[in-house]
Amino acid sequence: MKLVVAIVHNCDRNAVTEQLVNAGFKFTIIGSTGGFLREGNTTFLCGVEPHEIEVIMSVFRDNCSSREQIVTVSPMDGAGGAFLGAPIKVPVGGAVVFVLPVEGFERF
Ligand code: 2BA
Repeated sequence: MKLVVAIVHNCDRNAVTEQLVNAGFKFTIIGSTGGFLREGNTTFLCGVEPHEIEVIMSVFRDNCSSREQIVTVSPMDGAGGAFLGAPIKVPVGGAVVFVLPVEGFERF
């Protein structure tokens, strides 16, 4: 078994949820916060069989779009005073997906 950990933009949360349910996946949704933008995003935890990896990847690929967000950097962010107050564009997502090996799985 593999554990898929996927961080997605909140805008894509409902579409991803619907598609995962339709495809028969079992999963947990966690409200999370991006460390850089410090805005809410959504983390999906999905236990899947290895042969299901490509299907679940296609759900994230097809339903999570990349966006650009404007962020104003302050010296407290550690980016240097030269950019004080200067808005910069950062690309966000579509989805950031990790696939982890699972040593054990039980349901009691
Ligand atoms: P945030 O940490 O809020 O990051 C939002 C976007 O800001 C990132 O998009 C990236 O384009 C940019 N960014 C992040 N850290 C940066 C830095 N130190 N300097 C300059 N730009 C930076 P994504 O890469 O698509 O990431 C979207 C969200 O996925 C992240 O939100 C974070 O919650 C999560 N994430 C991304 N990479 C991760 C990783 N290696 N480990 C854990 N979570 C990760």
